[in-house]
Amino acid sequence: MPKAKPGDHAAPSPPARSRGRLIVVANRLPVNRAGAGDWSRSPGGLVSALEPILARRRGVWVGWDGGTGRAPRPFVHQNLSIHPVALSARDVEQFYNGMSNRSLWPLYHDAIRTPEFHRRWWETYQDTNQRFARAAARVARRGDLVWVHDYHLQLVPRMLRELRPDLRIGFFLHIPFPPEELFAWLPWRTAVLKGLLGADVVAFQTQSSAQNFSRMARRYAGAEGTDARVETGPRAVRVRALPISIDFQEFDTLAADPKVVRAAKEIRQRLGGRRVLLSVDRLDYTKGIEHRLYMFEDLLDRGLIGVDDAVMVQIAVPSREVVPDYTQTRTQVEHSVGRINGAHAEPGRVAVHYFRRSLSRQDLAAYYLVADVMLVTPLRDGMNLVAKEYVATRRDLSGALVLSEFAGAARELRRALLVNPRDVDGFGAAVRQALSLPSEDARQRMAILRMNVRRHDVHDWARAFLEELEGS
Ligand code: ADQ
Repeated sequence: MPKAKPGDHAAPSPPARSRGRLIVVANRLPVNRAGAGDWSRSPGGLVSALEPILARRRGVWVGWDGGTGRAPRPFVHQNLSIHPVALSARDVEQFYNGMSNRSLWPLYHDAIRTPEFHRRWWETYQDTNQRFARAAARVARRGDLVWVHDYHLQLVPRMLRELRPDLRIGFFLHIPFPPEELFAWLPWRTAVLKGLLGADVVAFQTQSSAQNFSRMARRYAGAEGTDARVETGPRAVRVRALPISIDFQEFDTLAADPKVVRAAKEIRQRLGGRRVLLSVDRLDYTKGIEHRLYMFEDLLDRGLIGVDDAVMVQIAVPSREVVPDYTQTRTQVEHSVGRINGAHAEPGRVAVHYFRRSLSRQDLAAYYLVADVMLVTPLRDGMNLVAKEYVATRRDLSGALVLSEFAGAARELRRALLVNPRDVDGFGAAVRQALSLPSEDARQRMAILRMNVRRHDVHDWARAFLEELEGS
């Protein structure tokens, strides 16, 4: 691996459409420790999204291994070259739990919980971003493309450009980029914008996020230009809306797997043959789990739905459990489930099944097959892959998707039943509509939804991003 020192690579950018390697820089590595010296692929939005692309292109991944000791030496896992970055316990506390998940995450999600700002978190955020930038600068060869991901690493594009001006650098934000009313709260807003402006391409899930960014860059970072192209000094930065997607084929195929079909049949029997309302989320306050339970409770209380006809299944993966807002959300969710079942369950007829665990892809697909109605109702979400995964498994065109207007996915999946999750009446009415949708209407909707996801899958997303980057 050639060692790069700052200034070594000041040659002009390689020609467009070069086929260098793809270097992904993300907070987490796509692998978890599975025992002494052993690694396994980890679940989660970003990993599911990038796995197929990296399999097709020579891939390098720079990221944190999740521990707080010394970083393991670089290694190869299933053809992917892995370069771990070390974080100390203090970094985890201040960069990851603090600045990333208690400042930026709530701020960028409509301040659903109040963001906290602390100078020491910001200092550690800068140091840690610098470490990721240095790691990427060391790994990258001339002609490689560097693709930096997400809110944890917003300073990396500029830092990396300073170390390696020869590289093409792209950045993708997986979560929403907020409007001025919120973004302006950030004490370090100019530094964050300048960090992002170090990239050649900055892309977002939606047009409105892209527009918010361009406007903020002009307002607070001295950039000029339009919504799609901002200039800072001699450099131009492309600003794009490139909504992420899923591997449609993977879920479509899983749904036809006899083992998955058998598992689905068994789950349905165990649920007593009732209509199934399903939700699958990380246990996060942005996902609107409490609002959803409240809506369901309201339908039960008013006798508009009964436990003999319908059951709600909430599958929630534990997430960020050391952050107080998450512990509180978990407590509230568990309290609600207990209250609803306490009031409405009958012998052998639970109103809400709540599973706090991660499922295998097969089990997840089996649950999607069982769901007559899929409830994807975040209060704010960059995209939401679960909505797309559900659609991809509905080969027989049955089932209905109830989708929040506040998920990026709502911009594409327009034939879903769109709801405002804070409007209990409207939300409840949409759920009742979903349960009684005439089958021809349901089939037509699902056919269009499937076409949306099939035509615009994760390969298409990555291709579009890389084309922008190679052509920049
Ligand atoms: P997330 O907030 O993690 O991602 P999401 O898009 O829903 O949200 O992705 C979650 C992924 O985890 C899905 O692939 C889902 O199948 C999987 N998953 C969820 N619950 C599971 C469970 N119990 N067991 C196993 N797997 C489970 C962030 C942004 C999103 C954006 C993605 C990708 O917040 O808005 O869509 O990145 O850009």
